[in-house]
Amino acid sequence: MTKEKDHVEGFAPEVAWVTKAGDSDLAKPIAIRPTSETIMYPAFAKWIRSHRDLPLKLNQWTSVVRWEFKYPTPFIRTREFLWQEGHTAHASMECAENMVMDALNIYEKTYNELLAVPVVKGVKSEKEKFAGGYMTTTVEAFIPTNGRAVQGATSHHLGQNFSKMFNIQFEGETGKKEFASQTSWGFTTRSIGTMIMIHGDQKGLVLPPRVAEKQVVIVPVPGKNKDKTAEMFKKCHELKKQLEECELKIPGFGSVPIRVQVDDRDKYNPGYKYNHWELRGVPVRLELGERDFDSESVFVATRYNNSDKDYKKFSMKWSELEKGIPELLDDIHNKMLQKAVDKRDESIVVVSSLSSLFSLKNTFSLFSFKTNSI
Ligand code: 86X
Repeated sequence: MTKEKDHVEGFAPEVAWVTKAGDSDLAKPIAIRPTSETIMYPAFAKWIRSHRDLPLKLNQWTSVVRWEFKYPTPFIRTREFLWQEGHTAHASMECAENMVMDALNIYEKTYNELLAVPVVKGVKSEKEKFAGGYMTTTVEAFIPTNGRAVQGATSHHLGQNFSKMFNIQFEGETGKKEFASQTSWGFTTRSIGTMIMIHGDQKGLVLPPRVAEKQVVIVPVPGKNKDKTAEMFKKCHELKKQLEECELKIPGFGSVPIRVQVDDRDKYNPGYKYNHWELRGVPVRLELGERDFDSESVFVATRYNNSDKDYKKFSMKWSELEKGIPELLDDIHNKMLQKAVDKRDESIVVVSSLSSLFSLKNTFSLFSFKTNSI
């Protein structure tokens, strides 16, 4: 029990309590969940009887509150955040270790394949690990604008520390009672902040295509001929239908239909609309003007590189869209990830002596090395 007390006491300043309902004091203050160990592990102790009950794997999505002392930043460090927390119990330390790495690899894949964010997998130092556990692993991302690393997610090997505290025991194959080996792991809405900081530019949000709410926006560019313009608006909706039949494959995550919007608002001109969707990070814009209409094509504008000096829009035939757009979205994903990898790698300085360490111009670099990569 002392261990549990230590664990809670260390975090105690961060626990938020509800003491009032309206004007009246509560008979008993209520703690707002900062993490779920103390709720879940007593249940684990009841549910687990034999080795046949193991592994027990539980995952939940919930909001938690931590009254942080560091200055809050939207998405990156907020006092309330949404996360998934996974908690598992196993028959052996080795089984738990495999789970720790499986969870860490899922986090890496989520950052790489969905958010186009490169991460470094690593083991936290004794000082940085979750004190209640045995080993903490992490995926760390690099933020180019400040040169610092940010923790992307963690996966803990808890050893038998918590099972001894909460008496989570099972009868082994020989009938002997043993303490379970446990893991816990979490991934939060900070991932969204990290993605925004890594890909965003001077014009605003740049969304990686696989997670963009709208992946393609179609903007009609009205001409002088009213009848033709009406035809063009109609065509935009047909192209949307055509694209929605297409599947986007996401390695390791199956495939999803392409998400398309036609901006047929008549109150705004095309330039306004381009700006509107650029600010919101939509990966691909298709423009349909009179000339495009006549040549049965659209003009294609990509978001991720449209601040580049050599940026060019290009044309694509309607008949090529079904093949061309999924390919383009894939290509954008790969280029965004590669761009982030390059920026990170060119910011890494390898030092082999203290004097070269202290002569570094960018002292923030020091923070990037808190993780031992694995
Ligand atoms: C450590 C451990 C862990 C499950 C994760 O990192 C992933 C999902 N939990 C979290 N931690 C605390 O245990 C904690 C406890 C209290 Cl009471 C608190 F106020 C803040 C905390 N912060 C982190």
